[in-house]
Amino acid sequence: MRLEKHQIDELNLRELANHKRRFEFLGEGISNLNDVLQKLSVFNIAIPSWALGTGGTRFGRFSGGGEPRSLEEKIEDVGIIHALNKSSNSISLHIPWDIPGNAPAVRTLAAQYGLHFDAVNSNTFQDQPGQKYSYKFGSLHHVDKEVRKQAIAHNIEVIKYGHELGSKALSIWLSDGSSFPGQLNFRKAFEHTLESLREIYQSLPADWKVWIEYKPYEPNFYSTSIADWGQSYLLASELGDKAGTLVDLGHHLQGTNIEQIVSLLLMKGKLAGFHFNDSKYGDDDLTVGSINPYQLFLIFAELVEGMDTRGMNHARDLGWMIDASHNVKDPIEDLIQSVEAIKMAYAQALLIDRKELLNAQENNDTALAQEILQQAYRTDVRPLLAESRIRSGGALQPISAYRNLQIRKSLIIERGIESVATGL
Ligand code: RM4
Ligand code: MN
Ligand code: MN
Repeated sequence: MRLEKHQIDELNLRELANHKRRFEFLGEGISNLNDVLQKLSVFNIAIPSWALGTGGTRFGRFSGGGEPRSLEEKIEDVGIIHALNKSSNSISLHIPWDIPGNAPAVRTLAAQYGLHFDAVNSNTFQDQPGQKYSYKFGSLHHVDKEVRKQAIAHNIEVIKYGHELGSKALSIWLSDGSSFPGQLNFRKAFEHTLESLREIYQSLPADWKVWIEYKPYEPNFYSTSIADWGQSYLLASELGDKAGTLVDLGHHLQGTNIEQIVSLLLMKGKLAGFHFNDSKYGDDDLTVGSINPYQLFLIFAELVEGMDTRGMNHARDLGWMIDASHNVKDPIEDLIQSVEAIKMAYAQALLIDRKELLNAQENNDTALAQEILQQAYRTDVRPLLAESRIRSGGALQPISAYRNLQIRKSLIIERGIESVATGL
């Protein structure tokens, strides 16, 4: 199904007067208003193809109905999200969950919805039917060269798919690790991982990047072969300029200061991008901003400062992507909420009075520094996001538009109540 612009415009009209009032009131107090609106209008966050169906846990999975049954239907869903929020103009594929059978046709279909392809993700954490060697004991770090070769070949194949689709980055997350002390020689595991990554790196097209994700535990519970940002950074540094570290917000032990990690990676030019989600305990993959929106804001505060210092383009120079899973919510609504939360944090970070903050820092005025940050954080920036959306042709209120237009109902009629999407 495809949303027509007039459907959205009609809904917007009902709320327009209210919105204008709120926007004008807020706008009066913002000195860099036009700059903020411009930056918001070009800031997009990629949608992962694996998050368009209902996720689950190892205890069960409860489908919500109307899930996309194919890559084409996933593209359709991202098209719906983008039509509503005008902030999700790309899709990130996980191979082999979503193999583009006919790449040119898939690319054309996506373009019809105003979408392109973001990073492609490889998967050597599951065995696929007919696969020669098992990844039970890892992939790129494996003790057996044959297994490593198979995993390398898979990554090279993923690059090939991505190349056909116009992607520009390969994103690698390994579940490689060990579950018990003594199981693994850490040094050899690291060396094998690096050696395997080198081969993959050599297959990257000239204008491609490779993003190396880290995660402290799960599915292995004693060690992970790329466990934290230091290990990812070490690999990325050994590999070269095309390699960087990918930060998945759920991949940190509790209490980790993620904003500090982000700041230092940016300083070294090694921050590749993000997998956004939120978490209470571990890799919970919850809706972005649902648990700790302040942390998200603090991350964006560092991002904006660091990117401006390096003269980077906010919208283009890092990978912005959601990596979430939805157990009890409609995935489309959840993704809309996530994108909204990211853009709110971004907008708030753009409101920070940088000069004043720098002054406060230089004078060790701790209380004032906190006031300046929280002044921005406590600003209700939703009217800014809404304004930027309507200027781009999106919905003033994407979730209520989605509900008003009864989109899930149409998708269930089209795809059935028991359709199941590939993915998590
Ligand atoms: C992992 C990691 C990866 C994602 C898989 C599905 O925990 O976050 O990025 O591809 O989950
Ligand atoms: Mn991730
Ligand atoms: Mn994860």
